[in-house]
Amino acid sequence: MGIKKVEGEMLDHENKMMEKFRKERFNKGNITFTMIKPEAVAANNIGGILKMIEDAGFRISAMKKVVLSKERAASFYEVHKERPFYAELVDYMSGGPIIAAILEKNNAVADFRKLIGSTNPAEAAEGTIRKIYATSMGENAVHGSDSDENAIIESNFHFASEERF
Ligand code: RTP
Ligand code: MG
Repeated sequence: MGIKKVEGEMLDHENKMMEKFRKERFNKGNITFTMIKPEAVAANNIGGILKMIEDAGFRISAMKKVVLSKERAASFYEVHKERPFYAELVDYMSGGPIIAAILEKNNAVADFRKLIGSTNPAEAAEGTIRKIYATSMGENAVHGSDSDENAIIESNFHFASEERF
């Protein structure tokens, strides 16, 4: 058997193992996608927010610090393109580095929305991330996916499969 063939078989085996690992880990309902927004990154609140996320039982499966181009921010928030705050939102989200992350936990989407609190920090419950770190309705420290389907779409928008473990 030639070395190329053995290498090919090893690679196939490795790919199959990784595929199985991902399927088990990223079942529907197990993941959500988050961003720590520019103002919270600029205010040195990355560590505090990640600590709240980990303490609440979420496992960080992927994470990076990145500046979104205007085009990518516009595309990410395209569902809001008819809303009056869209242009402001796109400018804000592309205006400085963010932390993007995929979080894993049972019931991830709903549990994470509970942990972050209401969109408007004035209405956010005590002890939620937005109550503690958000400064306004627009600059509200974190993003959280609103459905399992969007969690998958948003995770794939930001991360290649080899960046997720
Ligand atoms: P997110 O998507 O960021 O997790 O926030 P959300 O679901 O709680 O709120 P959503 O309605 O999806 O709005 C997306 C983001 O747009 C900004 N926003 N500004 N000025 C305003 O009235 C207003 N409303 C929404 C916020 O940054 C919000 O998180
Ligand atoms: Mg939303």
